[in-house]
Amino acid sequence: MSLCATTLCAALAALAAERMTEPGAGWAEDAEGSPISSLSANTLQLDADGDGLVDSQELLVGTSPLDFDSDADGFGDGEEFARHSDPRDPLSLPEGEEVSATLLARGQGGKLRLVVALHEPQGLSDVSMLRIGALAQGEIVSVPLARFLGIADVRGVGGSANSSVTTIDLPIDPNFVHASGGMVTFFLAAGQTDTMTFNTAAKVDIRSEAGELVMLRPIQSTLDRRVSGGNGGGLREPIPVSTPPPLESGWVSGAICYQRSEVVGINGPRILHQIVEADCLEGWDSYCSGECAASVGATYETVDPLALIGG
Ligand SMILES: [Ca+2]
Ligand SMILES: [Ca+2]
Repeated sequence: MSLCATTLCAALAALAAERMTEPGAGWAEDAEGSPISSLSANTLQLDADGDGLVDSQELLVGTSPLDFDSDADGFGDGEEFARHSDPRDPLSLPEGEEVSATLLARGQGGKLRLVVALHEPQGLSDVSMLRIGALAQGEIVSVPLARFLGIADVRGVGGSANSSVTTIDLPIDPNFVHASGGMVTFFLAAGQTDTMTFNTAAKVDIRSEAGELVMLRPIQSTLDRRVSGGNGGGLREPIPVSTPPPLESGWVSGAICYQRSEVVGINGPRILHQIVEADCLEGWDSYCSGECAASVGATYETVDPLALIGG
């Protein structure tokens, strides 16, 4: 039913065919991905420093909205975010020459907003493709970008060495997470249409807790590792969709829930984790739930994006 040249494509097309509940709603339809060149600038928000990230996205990434290159290492903030290096650490530099992409989530205007950034080494071209999906209630579904273009904020800027950086700010109904058994993993894969290969993948886990959305944010940056003592793990960060946030009582300001989990089950690209350590850490511009420590022992399922692309 579709031409699949990659492990990811075949795996997802099979899953979509198996689990599709609505005609045309699965990965199979979107198997070729969306060409980045089909996305057009559609943003109303300001990017004062021209690094590809609007102010609210810079807040999420932790960079200065008035500094194109916050850590002065020669690579712009948007490019570093897309290429998985730390834009706040001059010793952390982008690596690799392939298409790269990442995503995080934030809340604004009553919506959960996925913030996607893509770096194309050859500049904006027809050969890059991007696919976004979600694991919800045990099913992997496609998030067809083409259907979201009318409401997404898309921005493109130049990167280093004639490369290009595209950011996509995609509004999602928060009830999608609240109604999906309390947890949704959003993930993406990007690659090249000419070879039908995916070479980059990323994911973000969003949980519904007491009416709020919480992002389980992996510790990737060197600054994060300094705070966590180098133990790996992740951070549980509230992402209220309304302003001001109606946080439940018991949330501690200036702290964040640090959690470390272990893999207790693997089923293809689906990974079952169990939280083995959890506590509120101080020193963060966020909030920590009073229920943080009690989350030890809880399990949750996510997607391993590297397993999806066969990496
Ligand atoms: Ca900016
Ligand atoms: Ca930089």
